[in-house]
Amino acid sequence: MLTQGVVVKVYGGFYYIRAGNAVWECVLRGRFRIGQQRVLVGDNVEFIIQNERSGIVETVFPRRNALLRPRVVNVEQAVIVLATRNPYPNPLLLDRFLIQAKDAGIRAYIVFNKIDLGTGEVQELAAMYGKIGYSVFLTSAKEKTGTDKLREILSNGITVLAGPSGVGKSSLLNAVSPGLMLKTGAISGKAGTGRHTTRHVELLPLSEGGFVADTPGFSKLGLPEVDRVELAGLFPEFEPYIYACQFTGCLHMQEPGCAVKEALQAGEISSMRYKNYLRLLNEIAGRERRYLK
Ligand SMILES: Nc1nc2c(ncn2[C@@H]2O[C@H](COP(=O)(O)OP(=O)(O)OP(=O)(O)O)[C@@H](O)[C@H]2O)c(=O)[nH]1
Ligand SMILES: [Zn+2]
Repeated sequence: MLTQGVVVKVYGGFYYIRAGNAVWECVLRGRFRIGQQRVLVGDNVEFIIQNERSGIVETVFPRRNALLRPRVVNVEQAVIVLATRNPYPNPLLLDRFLIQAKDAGIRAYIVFNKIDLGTGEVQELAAMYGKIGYSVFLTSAKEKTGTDKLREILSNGITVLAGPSGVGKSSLLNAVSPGLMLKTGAISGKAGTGRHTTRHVELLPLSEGGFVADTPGFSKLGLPEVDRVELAGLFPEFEPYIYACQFTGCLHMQEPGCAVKEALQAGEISSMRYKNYLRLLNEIAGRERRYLK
């Protein structure tokens, strides 16, 4: 009999497949090993149950998307977590995560956690990101405020959770799904025993349904493989202007007749986001120069 399931871990030549409340250690039917198709975490598959522990993968269903870092497919959404303080939010890092999600075609949500420590500076950031179309949530994992909404979002499909160390990602997951019992605490206290000592991605099932990819998330220094001209398209609030620029291939720096710069001067585009755009543009330019050498 064929059973449908989701690949939650790939390790040591085995594919761990969850169906309902159980996980089977599976191998692939021979033909998968010959062809190009690799089976990845997040794949929806059909498998034959051999006994209560093991099975054989028979079918891999088509994927809707694929992330490279972390290596997860069929991602429903990315949730990017920052803290109001301890550590203070880093908007450049946030923008890096947001453009990686946008490039992969994955919807991104922004969470500012630790609002019990105050919301001062974060209010303005939250309003700005809200205005350009992102859904922003203010939470306190400690006081369990705002976590119901998060639970609702996470219950839907596979979520990649990203964000710097110490912002409260594990604490939020524990608040959303207490059964997970993830380790939290001071960064040093977790060293060596933390969740992220391994490079293997694993999907954690949440009590209300849905999976979270337990991984360091998008690379903190990562940039999508786009060229300089494409970068502006990953900033959704730039999008309405980029086609109005005088020059095709405008990089929105010093070119005459640049509609993006005009929108910036008119206050339609946040100067912080524009500054981050220039920083990332510079990085991409550096990468392109390296390729040419
Ligand atoms: N005041 C306050 N502290 C929090 C909150 N959420 C988490 N913390 C604390 O922040 C610290 C880091 O929390 P973690 O959940 O381990 O953070 P993390 O993002 O999973 O960290 P990494 O595993 O290193 O990526 C811990 O000491 C938590 O108790 C919150 O809402 N309010
Ligand atoms: Zn321009």
